[in-house]
Amino acid sequence: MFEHVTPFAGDPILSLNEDFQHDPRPGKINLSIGIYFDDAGHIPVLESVRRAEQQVVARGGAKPYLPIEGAANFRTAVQGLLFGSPSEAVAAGRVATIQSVGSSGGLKVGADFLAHWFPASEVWVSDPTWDNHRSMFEGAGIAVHTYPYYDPAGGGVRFAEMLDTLRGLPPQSIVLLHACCHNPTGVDLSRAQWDELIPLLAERRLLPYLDLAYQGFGDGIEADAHAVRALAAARDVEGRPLSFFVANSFSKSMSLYGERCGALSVVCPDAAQADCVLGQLKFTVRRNYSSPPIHGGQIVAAVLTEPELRSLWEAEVGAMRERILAMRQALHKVLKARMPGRDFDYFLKQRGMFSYTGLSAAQVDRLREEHAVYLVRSGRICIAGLNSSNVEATALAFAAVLGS
Ligand code: KET
Repeated sequence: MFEHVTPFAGDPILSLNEDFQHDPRPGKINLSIGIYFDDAGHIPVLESVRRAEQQVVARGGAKPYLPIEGAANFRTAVQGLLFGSPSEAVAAGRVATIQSVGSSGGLKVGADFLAHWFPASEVWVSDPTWDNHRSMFEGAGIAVHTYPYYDPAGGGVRFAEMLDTLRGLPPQSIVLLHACCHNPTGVDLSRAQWDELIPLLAERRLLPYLDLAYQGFGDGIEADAHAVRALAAARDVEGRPLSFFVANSFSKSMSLYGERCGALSVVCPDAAQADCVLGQLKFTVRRNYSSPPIHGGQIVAAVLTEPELRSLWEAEVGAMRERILAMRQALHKVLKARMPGRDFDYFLKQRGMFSYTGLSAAQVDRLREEHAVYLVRSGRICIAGLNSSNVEATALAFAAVLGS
């Protein structure tokens, strides 16, 4: 029956993470997957999340199906987090938000919606981007192209070329943008660049699709929502609000990876359109997994809405962000001392969990084989996998591979 089924080549990120788990070498270092580890090398349980979960468990109660679109308290809390409060877009009822199974679930529901309602539209993703973006849109039957983004020579954004490409796209083309903490490069657009990009998106009638998976890991919870809020405030050439998508995740910001907590919000010109869009998102969900799970979403809702838990969480996110910055500095310091002729300042300039090292696939293989240091073959490292016990060993391994 299944003779024609070919083997799965494995996912470049998740398979590597599994290989790491099976590696028997002591002192192995995992910088592959985008997971925040604490200074002891553990995935933390945030205190805000632990308390929220206790409350959820103490409340007990039955486990009915949630509505297709998810829990109302979760959806409202997410809108506040993304759009700020007060928000004109939210108050006008023109934001359709569903609770999703991780932000991956939201991204895919949005892609399925677009494939159906915008059958002529194709998507442009940054070069490079998170590998799964391409897979998810292709899986939805949408052709995927790239726009210039990362500049390996200067370590910045090829912004003029990016704008040139976007300027040439047909109206209603989908443009996937990382709202902050670009994966895999760690190189973000500046506010001035967003301010230049957004009018172009409006003028060319493009459909922005934001991926916000690392809110709070860049410059702060509010600051990292800048792109969402700037797009929500923008108007098209006729003075009407822009339409755009935003998929957001709580995997990293609440350390809730396996609970699969995320949301998809579609910002519409008015409430009537938002009602129809919400209805069609529900139809898409119903045909896929029917409705989202309860538990994780209720933890998120409690953390976001209860003032004490909220401020505790904000402090915890701040501490995670600071630790990542400290690891960037520590790595930079050792590498600079070992190889003074080489420029490692990119570690300090890049934001969020990831850095693009420029290491070749062959160098990455050597790091894994000779030094038990795991990173994705693109040369991306997860800075949040570094800690005070392994950062020096990592830097020395890098220097060994770079120097020979
Ligand atoms: N968007 C981006 C940009 C992203 O990096 C991830 C996860 C996700 C969405 C998915 O998050 P979710 O848990 O579905 O809400 N990235 C890391 C893990 C993975 O590949 O799944 C990573 O890049 O390592």
